[in-house]
Amino acid sequence: MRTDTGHVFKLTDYKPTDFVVERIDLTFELDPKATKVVSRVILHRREGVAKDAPLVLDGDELALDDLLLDGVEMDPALYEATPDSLTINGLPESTPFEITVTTTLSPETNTKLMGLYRTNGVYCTQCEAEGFRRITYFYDRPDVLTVYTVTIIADKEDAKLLLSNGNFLGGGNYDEGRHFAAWFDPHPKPSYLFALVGGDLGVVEDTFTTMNGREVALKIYVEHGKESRAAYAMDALKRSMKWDEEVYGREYDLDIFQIVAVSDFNMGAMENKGLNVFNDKYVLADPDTATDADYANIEAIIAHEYFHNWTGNRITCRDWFQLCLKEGLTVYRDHAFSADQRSAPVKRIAEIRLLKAHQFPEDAGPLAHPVRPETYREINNFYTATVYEKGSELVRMIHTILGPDDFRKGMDLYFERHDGEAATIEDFLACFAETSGRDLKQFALWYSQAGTPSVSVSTDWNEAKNSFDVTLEQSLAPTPGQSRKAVMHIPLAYGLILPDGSEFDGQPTGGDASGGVFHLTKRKQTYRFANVPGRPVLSINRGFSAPVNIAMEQSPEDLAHISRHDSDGVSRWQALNDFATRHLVSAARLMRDGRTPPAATALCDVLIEIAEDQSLEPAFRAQALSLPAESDIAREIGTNIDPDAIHAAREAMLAEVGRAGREVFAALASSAPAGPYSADAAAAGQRALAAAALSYLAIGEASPERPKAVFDAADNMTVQSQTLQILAHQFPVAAETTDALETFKSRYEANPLVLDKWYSIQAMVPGARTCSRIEELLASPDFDRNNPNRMRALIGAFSAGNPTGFNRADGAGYRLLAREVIEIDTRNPQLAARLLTAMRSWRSLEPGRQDQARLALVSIRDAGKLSADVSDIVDRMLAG
Ligand code: B3K
Ligand code: ZN
Repeated sequence: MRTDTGHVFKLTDYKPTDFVVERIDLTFELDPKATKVVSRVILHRREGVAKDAPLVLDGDELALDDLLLDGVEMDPALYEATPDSLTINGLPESTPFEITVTTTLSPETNTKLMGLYRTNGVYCTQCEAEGFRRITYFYDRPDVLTVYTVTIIADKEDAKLLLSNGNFLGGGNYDEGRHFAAWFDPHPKPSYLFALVGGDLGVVEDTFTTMNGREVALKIYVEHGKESRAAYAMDALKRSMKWDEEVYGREYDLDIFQIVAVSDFNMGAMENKGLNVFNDKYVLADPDTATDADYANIEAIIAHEYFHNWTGNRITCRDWFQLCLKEGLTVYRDHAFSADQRSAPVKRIAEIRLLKAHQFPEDAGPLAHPVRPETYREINNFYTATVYEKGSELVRMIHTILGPDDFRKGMDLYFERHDGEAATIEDFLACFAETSGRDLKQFALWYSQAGTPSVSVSTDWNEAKNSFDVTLEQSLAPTPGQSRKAVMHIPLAYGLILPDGSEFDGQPTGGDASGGVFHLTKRKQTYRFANVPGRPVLSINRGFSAPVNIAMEQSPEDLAHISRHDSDGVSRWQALNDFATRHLVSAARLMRDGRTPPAATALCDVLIEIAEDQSLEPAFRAQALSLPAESDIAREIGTNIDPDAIHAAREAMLAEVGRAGREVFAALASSAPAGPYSADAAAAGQRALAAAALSYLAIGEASPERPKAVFDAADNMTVQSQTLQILAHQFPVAAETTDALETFKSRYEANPLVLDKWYSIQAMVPGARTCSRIEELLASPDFDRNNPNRMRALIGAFSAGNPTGFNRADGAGYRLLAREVIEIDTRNPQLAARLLTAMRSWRSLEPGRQDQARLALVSIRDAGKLSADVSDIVDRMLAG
């Protein structure tokens, strides 16, 4: 394992390479234990570089077999090879030269799942961020773009299919029992986009005709027998290709686009040029095995990886500090795609929920970092909610500030100017500044300042003068390494809702505001609205136009007014969510002190009114009924968190809503769509509403009969898993629950992706007992510890998705995670580090739990030989 060197990489240290790569030619002879890799690279010394400067290439756990210069064996005195670098001296001063580097790899024992590895008999690669250096010595950095030719030789039976990036050149018999295939990718690319796949897989084929009439072959490879489960992914791919042409004018640029689904993968998917590799969880779907959420994820991730072809591949990042340049922008694009394919407000609500659940806590804790970090020890730890999700919000704000036309012009210029290049955030922003004539310097602070800004809002209604003042004041708390922050440009969309529910459309004075957006650019600003006919209610940060926390005193009546009347669906949900959050926060505080919270009658009334409002789409009503999660309440409380009190407060409120809306829920619980399952968003919304209603009903009932009956009658995975969850979480010890769990397990024994759901549902059963259930499940002989999906399904769901179970007061949950992280780290550091981030908010817990959490973290830190991935996370979590 590459143990921690403690080296810190800095954005300010950026320097181009000494040598320029002209092209690379790779030959692989695949073998499970000894794959031979021959890399022939043509380079020349960059102008101005000292004539004796050596060529220094990256490696990681490599051993050099052989090195040639222009076809001739090199004198060993001229080079030095270590596992992580190859330094070559004595190279030509100005003429191009060719080096031939030979290495041997063992894909079968590569448990890190970085570089070339084998999963279920399939050879595959993962090179982002620094996996290519585990294949051969090379300039493994994103600003080195070159053209790749790849030849793969392998056993005909073992690897019938031989794939790489770009277009197929040819193939055929090689020697006794072996065949070969050659691929050429004409588009210069960095090494992190290299991919190779070899194996025996089934294929689903289709074609797409581009806007200029070129026909592209589309292929999705899956394990034999699973072909029918790739149909939805194929459909999503074609819709993505069309959408990128229509919305951004971006056409696909190779003869073929291929996707390979594999079962052991550290992340969701990877956008390798022309050859995406996917976690099979985000490809395979049919009604019997995938939920509505799975379908939505598949659509979003297929689109995301496809969109990277332009935002990431054609234009890549100069260095890894610029990761958000491709990730934030591509998330923004996949969000817009899903919003167009589904319901835009419902999609936006889901995005806001996700951002607040994952990114806000990251920004508020020891792992906080800017969207464009300025230092890192291990780049894999920066594929975060901040880089991705907040990064996307920044692009969304650019869109809000510029408006759709100037935004599109800026994107067009970006594509035109930087195509084929490795760019920076400065390059990106310059395109928008140029096309819109706006100065984006202050806005750029969003990329460098970590932390979630807070905007406090106060309003003043002058009845006599019919004027309404809105005062906004921004602040940003210190974050690791950043004690002082500058004032930012915060675009806050707003509306004034009049007493009759209509909207006031007058313009304010006192500061920059246009098109219903306050542009807060000073620390404090007051806007005045004149001639307002009656006391308005302010709806602020509509659609979550800026990723900030709003601090505003708003009465329950005003929040109810917005949630009933706002013309913007997202704002209606936001008001309702604020309303519920306030109640839950104060109820949890009271319960922590042993007191009983008051009833939430007004809140129940609005919730139930919305639940039965037929004019609203079912998916929206389901979102409205889904109360803030325990983690949302904890985040709002901020310090001295008692997860048990929060759980109790939330349960009490669920029961109250359930009682108040009993009849409405009884009707809705049976409103799921009839007939065969359809994955479309409307049907999914109906199922979500029915499930929410069923869950409210079940909470007030002593018997699990109702959810059990729905479980037994279910003909699709969505309803099966929803009802299994209701049973397991609300009736954990009932015989019906045991029966349903057993039925489910035996029905899906042969399907790991479905079994993952079975593990997750149990991992998230609230309460102290779950910890020992996790131990039992871990110990069962059929538990596959080497599969990342399985570990995330059990350990990840428990530690990140079960506040009362994981945060057991005696610290058993933390100890379990610490032990697992140390063990997983010996095989798969990336996975271990990712799982450990579940503890990032440990400092906001009450003192007893904090002590337990600290002990667990210290036990990891002191465990000895840790990977760079885990030591970076644990050190940052313990710092300060
Ligand atoms: N770019 C990849 C993520 C790679 C993660 C490396 N640790 C998938 C994506 O964001 O599209
Ligand atoms: Zn991405």
